Amino acid sequence: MRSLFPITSLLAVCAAGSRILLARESQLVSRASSNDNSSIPNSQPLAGHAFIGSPVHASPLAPKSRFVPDVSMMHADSGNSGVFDYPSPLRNISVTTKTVRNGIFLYDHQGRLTGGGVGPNGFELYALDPKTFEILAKWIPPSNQRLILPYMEMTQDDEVVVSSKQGHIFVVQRNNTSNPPTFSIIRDINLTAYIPPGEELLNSMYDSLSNIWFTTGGIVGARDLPQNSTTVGYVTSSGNVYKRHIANQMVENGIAVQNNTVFVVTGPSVQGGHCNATGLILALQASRHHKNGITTVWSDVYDAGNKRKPGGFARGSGTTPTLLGHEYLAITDNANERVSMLIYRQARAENKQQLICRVPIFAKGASAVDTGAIGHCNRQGRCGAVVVNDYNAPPIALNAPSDVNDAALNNYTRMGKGMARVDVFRADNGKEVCELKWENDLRLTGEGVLSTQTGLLYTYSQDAELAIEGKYVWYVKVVDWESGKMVWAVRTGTGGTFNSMAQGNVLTPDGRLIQGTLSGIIIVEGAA
Ligand SMILES: *[C@@H]1O[C@H](CO)[C@@H](O)[C@H](O)[C@H]1NC(C)=O
Ligand SMILES: *[C@@H]1O[C@H](CO)[C@@H](O)[C@H](O)[C@H]1NC(C)=O
Ligand SMILES: *[C@@H]1O[C@H](CO)[C@@H](O)[C@H](O)[C@H]1NC(C)=O
Ligand SMILES: *[C@@H]1O[C@H](CO)[C@@H](O)[C@H](O)[C@H]1NC(C)=O
Ligand SMILES: *[C@@H]1O[C@H](CO)[C@@H](O)[C@H](O)[C@H]1NC(C)=O
Ligand SMILES: *[C@@H]1O[C@H](CO)[C@@H](O)[C@H](O)[C@H]1NC(C)=O
Ligand SMILES: *[C@@H]1O[C@H](CO)[C@@H](O)[C@H](O)[C@H]1NC(C)=O
Ligand SMILES: *[C@@H]1O[C@H](CO)[C@@H](O)[C@H](O)[C@H]1NC(C)=O
Ligand SMILES: CC(=O)N[C@H]1CO[C@H](CO)[C@@H](O)[C@@H]1O
Repeated sequence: MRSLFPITSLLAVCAAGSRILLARESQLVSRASSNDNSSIPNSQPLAGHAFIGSPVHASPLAPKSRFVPDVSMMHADSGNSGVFDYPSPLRNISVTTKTVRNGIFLYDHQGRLTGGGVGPNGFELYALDPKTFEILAKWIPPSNQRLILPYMEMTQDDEVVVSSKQGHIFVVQRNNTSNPPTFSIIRDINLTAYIPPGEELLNSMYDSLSNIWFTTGGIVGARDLPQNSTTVGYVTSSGNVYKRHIANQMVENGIAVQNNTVFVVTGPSVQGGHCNATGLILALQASRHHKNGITTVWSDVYDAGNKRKPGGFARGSGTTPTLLGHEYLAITDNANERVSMLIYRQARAENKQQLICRVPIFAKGASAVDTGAIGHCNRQGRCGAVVVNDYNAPPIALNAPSDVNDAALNNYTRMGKGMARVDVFRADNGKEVCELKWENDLRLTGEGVLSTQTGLLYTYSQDAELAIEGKYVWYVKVVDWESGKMVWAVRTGTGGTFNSMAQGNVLTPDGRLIQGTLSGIIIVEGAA
């Protein structure tokens, strides 16, 4: 495969593949120069069917699990569930587009929208009109600070917590009493003294005790520094910092928080020659009784295989941990032949294994996962975790590509297939068991989002037959949560301008779907 950008020294012995670029999770699409009302142009002649399948009725699910602290994040909440209790488009579907600058959409419970995107001088925060996505106010960080927008969080008090690669955590208050709203910085936490050379800050999230947890790390497949070690710790509300150093591992994903427990997954560091190696999953709590202020509630190792998968972003697990209700947690491993869904107990397991099950998914030799699972539990406590296969995915453009319709970027037909749901539940004998609930053969560019009001998963895809001919026709594809079957698909546009570049999507409180693309956002609306 032709790589579009210099790979240089980032790929060490263990690393495979040449998929470079902007973090898969970054959602920082928008390369448009300003937020205006123009729509995304088709960069190829229109082709394909406008609509496939037929509209369906809603099959409502149990409401989503609530996690503490109750925050809005890219993966929906602090459990990274990817689930919304909002309605979602069912029938009478219409598609509109906008060339907005914003790439992150965090709605609070009042329906206020805060986001982040690319300004003239780098990443910045926005207060946005929740309907039109117009920028109402912005916050620009100090000039030498590059914000890590994908993992920012917004509390229900409208505090935005966002870290920078240069080692600061900014807590920015959105003032919603003024019109237009305003932003003011309430904390600038300088962690540089605590971060060793060769590491960069990645995550920052509140726990329920008002500590802000942080980890260093990066997305090696997105040109972040490969780290030989990781620092995990927290800052108390009075500014004390506690931390722990983990050798030969690096954080390559987001983290999850439930109450006072923080879940972190690490992968083997790329440098240092750890080719056939294990990664770690850790459950940590703040504790004043330990020397470094951190208690390991439990930890376990997983099979990280011996290299990064072709097209992959992470050396180890590509999944941000997903909390399945208040009992279970899902990640995937990076085993060589075939990756597995791993389901753990959230609470420390006494006299039992922490790991409940390991369920292989997707085809042998063509199996990889690079985004966290969607997690949802029904009223009987049966929980499902859904992931998509992105083995051998094309690279993602870091900058505007010179040829937007380049086959190397747009032809997804060689990517591995499949979306899989693994369930964990208590059998009649009271024992916890897992099963592969379903696995379909759809080729999807993201795991999507789930609406509990309709029971539908919204994902993104292209027409395979036309892609072979070099015509890139893109669809929002809708999958039934219970059966794994596609119910309908609506065409969004043609050509590379409609390539999602592996970005995710969100549901808005009023039931619209927003999907990021190379050139802006797609808005799918329908009657409920
Ligand atoms: C965009 O359209 C909205 C209404 O849909 C309007 O209120 C707004 O002024 C327009 N913005 C620009 C920049 O034209
Ligand atoms: C379907 O959508 C169109 C516009 O997109 C609207 O005029 C019409 O009222 C809608 N019909 C229903 C049944 O919602
Ligand atoms: C919010 O804005 C209003 C109106 O400008 C102002 O009166 C108020 O003091 C601000 N609140 C905070 C917490 O900054
Ligand atoms: C952050 O802390 C480091 C180390 O203590 C110091 O050198 C640096 O000047 C600080 N940066 C800012 C912006 O205060
Ligand atoms: C990481 O380890 C490798 C191999 O030991 C070494 O060459 C490299 O300099 C280290 N990188 C950092 C940033 O310390
Ligand atoms: C949350 O953590 C506190 C300790 O900080 C504990 O007392 C409480 O029981 C926990 N709640 C839940 C639901 O786990
Ligand atoms: C990796 O380690 C496993 C378990 O120790 C072993 O079975 C396997 O052969 C090793 N693979 C390679 C490529 O060294
Ligand atoms: C797209 O990729 C397939 C292999 O998956 C290949 O057969 C086809 O020729 C490619 N099409 C273009 C236009 O590159
Ligand atoms: C500054 C301000 O007014 N913040 C408020 C914004 O709205 C949230 C939720 O209603 C309040 O908790 C904040 O105090």
